[in-house]
Amino acid sequence: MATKLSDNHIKLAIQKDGRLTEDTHNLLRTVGLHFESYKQRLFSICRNFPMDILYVRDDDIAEYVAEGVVDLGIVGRNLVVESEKPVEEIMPLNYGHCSLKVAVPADSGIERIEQLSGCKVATSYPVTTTRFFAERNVDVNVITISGSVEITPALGVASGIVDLVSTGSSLRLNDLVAIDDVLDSQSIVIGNRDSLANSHKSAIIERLLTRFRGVITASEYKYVMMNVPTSALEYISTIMPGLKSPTVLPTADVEWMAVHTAIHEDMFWDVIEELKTLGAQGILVSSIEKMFV
Ligand code: PRT
Ligand code: ZN
Repeated sequence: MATKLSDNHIKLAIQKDGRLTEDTHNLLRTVGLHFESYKQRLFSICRNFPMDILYVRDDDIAEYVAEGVVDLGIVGRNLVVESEKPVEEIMPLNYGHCSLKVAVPADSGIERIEQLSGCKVATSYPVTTTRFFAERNVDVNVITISGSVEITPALGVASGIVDLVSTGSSLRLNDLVAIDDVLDSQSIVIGNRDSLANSHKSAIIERLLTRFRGVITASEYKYVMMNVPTSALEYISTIMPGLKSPTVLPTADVEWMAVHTAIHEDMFWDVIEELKTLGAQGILVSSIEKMFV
């Protein structure tokens, strides 16, 4: 009998083959979902969770979610904004980071977007670009290009571009410099509004989101174990901005205590340096796969 999608399952659309695919698969596997995935597949059925996964072009995900073809999608925020589809932005996933930027030839002398007034600007994001310039009262002629936008200034097609940038090497390679930010983006979960209002579906969606939150929160923390001089313990406890009080355990030597805690990445190095000066020794750091707080 042919495998088919189940009516009792929620449906999630993800990018079939592109920049977000590997990280999305990793996330789904890290939250414990078991499913087969082969390049030629159109969909997979999770063996241990009531969800089916559809593999599609990223450009179609917002539309499929808005139309209720699927209940959830994982896609770059840039495409959700550009599509203007009525979907719920549910959760950022902390990968696929990039920004949509205005860039111009490095030797153009253009430093501000106002200097592009009356000029052609090439982009694959015409809706977002048009809105960006209109909101700033800069009158440009937006030219829609489906790919290789960064070569259009050299071809004489446009004076500037609006394109996605992550490392910036593509801009440098084409002698372009960014002069303004249009939009920050990362991979996000989007949801169909009717599905979110449906009690059966929303319960399954919430179970999945709880798992995602556990992985995303964990990615922001490091687990730290160390020995600290007993005399310094009280002060050390106050500088460790863990989630709760650190776990303190006695060691074979009464002069030393073992301390375990989770430290947020934003303050990680500052705290480690201060701990060293306060006499902490044998500091072991490990990443955390999942964390529920
Ligand atoms: O086939 P399908 O339609 O599904 O995929 P696609 O080819 O349209 O999209 P894909 O896989 O290239 O990108 C998917 C999503 O990844 C985008 O919608 C963004 O949300 C996100 N993303 C993150 C990026 C980048 N980083 C990125 N750097 N998308 C594109 N780029 C481009 C950039 O424009 C430049 O041309 O990659 C090139 C290299 O960038 P630099 O700055 O690192 O040099
Ligand atoms: Zn695409």
